[in-house]
Amino acid sequence: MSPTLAAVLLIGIFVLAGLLIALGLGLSRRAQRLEEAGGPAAPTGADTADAASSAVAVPARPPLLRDRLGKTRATLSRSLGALTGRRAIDDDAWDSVEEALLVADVGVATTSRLINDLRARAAANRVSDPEQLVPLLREELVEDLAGADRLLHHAPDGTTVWLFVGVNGTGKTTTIAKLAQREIADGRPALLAAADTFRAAAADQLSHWADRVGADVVRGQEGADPGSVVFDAMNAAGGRGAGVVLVDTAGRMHTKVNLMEELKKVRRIAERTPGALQEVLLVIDATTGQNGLTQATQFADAVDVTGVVLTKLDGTAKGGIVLAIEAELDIPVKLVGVGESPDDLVPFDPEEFVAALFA
Ligand SMILES: Nc1nc2c(ncn2[C@@H]2O[C@H](COP(=O)(O)OP(=O)(O)OP(=O)(O)O)[C@@H](O)[C@H]2O)c(=O)[nH]1
Ligand SMILES: [Mg+2]
Repeated sequence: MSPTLAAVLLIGIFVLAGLLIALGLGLSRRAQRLEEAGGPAAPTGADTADAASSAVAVPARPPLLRDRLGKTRATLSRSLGALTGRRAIDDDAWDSVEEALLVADVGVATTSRLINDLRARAAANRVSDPEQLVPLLREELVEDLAGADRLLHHAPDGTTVWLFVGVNGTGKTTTIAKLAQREIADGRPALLAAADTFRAAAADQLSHWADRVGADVVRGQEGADPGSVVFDAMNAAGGRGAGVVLVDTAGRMHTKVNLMEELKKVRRIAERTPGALQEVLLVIDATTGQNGLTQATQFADAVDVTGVVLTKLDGTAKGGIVLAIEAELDIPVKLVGVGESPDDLVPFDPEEFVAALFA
């Protein structure tokens, strides 16, 4: 064999080997990405509920907050990034921390309290490097959120009722479907009460979800008294062996006095069975930011809210609202919604939440 031919062959072998290695690396990265994303993407969107198939959805692995809080994390890290390379903890450094919290919608009052606490913490730890403020802020936020009762409670015996309230479009119906799926997976039958009798389409939407997640549903006529639907659902619950009745109510502006009165009545009917009403969950859309605080105050006054479900955290940079809600209203955030599919509901865990903000 001529030396030229041998050289060409050798180069050919190297090129082929290089191609095979590159192909192998590409495939293993793709596999890793799929694994991190929890497998091939599930269908999403409210439309998927309408197109509900007869097959009951099987709960997948719950999503990781870290994967869904990208927008709030990016906002925080943009402002906190200004601390890098600074020589001292001066006014500009404190301004960067303050800006990070305000842009993430922590709110003015809670931000200024957190900054004061962080100043004290930095002094106590004799911190002089501005970058060290970031781990201290993480500690501060986790401590600020610690200690709340974030459980969803069940009646010790008999039927449990959870009532869902909130302004229009915040995600009440979707959250009910997500929770029903979770309860069923935990071995507790779920009965959905379509007490949103304002629009016929609302009961249809709930029925589609019920089919999809394998729950029962009780509905009334369009325009019927929502309280009567709750009454019927609670009566039916015993007979059908339902463990948890999840009551869907019509979205309403917190400023509409007559609608808030109607909600009080629904609550009173649920309370007729002593011990049944265990949770009144206010569903707040995180993308509305500080406006959520005003809503929460009004709903809390009307129906004595036991917890908040903060939805749409996946699509907003305003995740800091969690801190404002807890600090200013003293209502625990119990769950967060991070997408439109039945698996996209995560119990709120302060450590995981704060870690996701700084990951
Ligand atoms: N991205 C995202 N979308 C959500 C989430 N929760 C609900 N949605 C979407 O928000 C929209 C409204 O959800 P619904 O569950 O119908 O809201 P609702 O509060 O019942 O609305 P009304 O009954 O009209 O008051 C739908 O398109 C949902 O798919 C969430 O956590 N993340
Ligand atoms: Mg609804």
